Amino acid sequence: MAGGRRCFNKAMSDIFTDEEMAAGMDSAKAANSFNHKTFFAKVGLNSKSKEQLAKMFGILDLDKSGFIEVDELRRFLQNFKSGARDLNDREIKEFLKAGDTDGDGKIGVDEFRVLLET
Ligand SMILES: [Ca+2]
Repeated sequence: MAGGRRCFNKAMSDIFTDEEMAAGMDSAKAANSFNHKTFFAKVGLNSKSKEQLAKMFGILDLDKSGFIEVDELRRFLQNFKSGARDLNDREIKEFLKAGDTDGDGKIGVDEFRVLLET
């Protein structure tokens, strides 16, 4: 792991081009503007391989618990751009509503895969 400070960004930039990440960030700039479908479309997620999507999950799962929890959803945008804003409670709630199909309050790897495909 080279230079801890930017390692999360570095990892996302292994998956997405600068243009893709910029387009995603652009779509979610204003408060309450984050929509996971729009964001995933902007970053070109449908052109990525299963391995890349699994890698993305691993990056979003900051504490490596195997789940993306509320705190990790809050910091979602910061994985794509350091210093990006937090998602707010309303955006997190919508994100969870879409992704957390078993209702345990977090998004597991299988739920994440379904979320990306729908
Ligand atoms: Ca986690």
